[in-house]
Amino acid sequence: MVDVMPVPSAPAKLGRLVVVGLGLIGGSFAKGVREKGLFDEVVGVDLDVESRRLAVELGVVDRCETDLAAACQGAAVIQLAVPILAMEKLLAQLAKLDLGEAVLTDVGSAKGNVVRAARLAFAGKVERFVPGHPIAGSEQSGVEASNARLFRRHKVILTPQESTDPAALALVDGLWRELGADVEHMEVEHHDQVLAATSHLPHLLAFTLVDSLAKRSENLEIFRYAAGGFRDFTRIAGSDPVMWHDIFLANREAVLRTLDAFRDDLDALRGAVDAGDGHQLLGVFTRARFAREHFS
Ligand code: TYR
Repeated sequence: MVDVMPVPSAPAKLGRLVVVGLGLIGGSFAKGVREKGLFDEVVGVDLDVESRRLAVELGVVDRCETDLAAACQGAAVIQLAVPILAMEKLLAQLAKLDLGEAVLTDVGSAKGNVVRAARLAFAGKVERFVPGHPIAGSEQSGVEASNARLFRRHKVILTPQESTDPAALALVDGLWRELGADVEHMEVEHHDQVLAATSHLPHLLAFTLVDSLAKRSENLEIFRYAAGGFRDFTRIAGSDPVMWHDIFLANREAVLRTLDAFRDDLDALRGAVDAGDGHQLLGVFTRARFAREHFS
């Protein structure tokens, strides 16, 4: 008998990944996972015919399906990457299908409303739903901006529930790590409050500032001088309006809490400018600079 060296077998692929919503995030996830060869096939679903065409043309997915049920039948993982308010309807549609052993996950920027919608749609049976949020993106949107490396060295926050199946959680966690993300787990409420402060409020400020100055500026003259701080605000204000409209409606309470606190501080700063209180201004600016030095 000759000893035969065992042939190392390629790791088993995971079956089919379905990505619903071929925007920047859904597209980048699909592309990244596809390039890693983790699934037998990556299938895209999107209402927009042009996004479906581009997704195939750009190699973001293997193919697209127009029928959600056909795409999800027998899928291993279903990634939901539609704007947050469209999630409710989508979850209700999915709950009517036989999803078998499929693991469901999402990328919504706020988690409370998605988790509530999932519980409602699936009558509380959400063991195989793993809510998630990649803290990545840009002011660009659409499948044409998809980038397989978008999540590298970016945080992805998963907000599992007590009932979440540990195997489903481990699977989703592993997929993001494969894309180079730094995965953390967090309570839903904590996630929504932290993100209201670090992402939602800054976007609100950018949108308001740019709109407020633009509508008062003759012939949009201000944009000709947007070389300084204003340029950074205009980049953020260039983000997808529908996506952000959804985020603010979905995360209302947390946004209002952080906005009210900020408004108090802004009023105080206004008071200092009005009173010519340079001491207070210096105090705020110095603390802010110090805080940033610790961060960067
Ligand atoms: N805020 C990021 C940027 O300025 C992109 C981003 C958007 C990240 C929404 C997370 C998120 O939920 O480019």
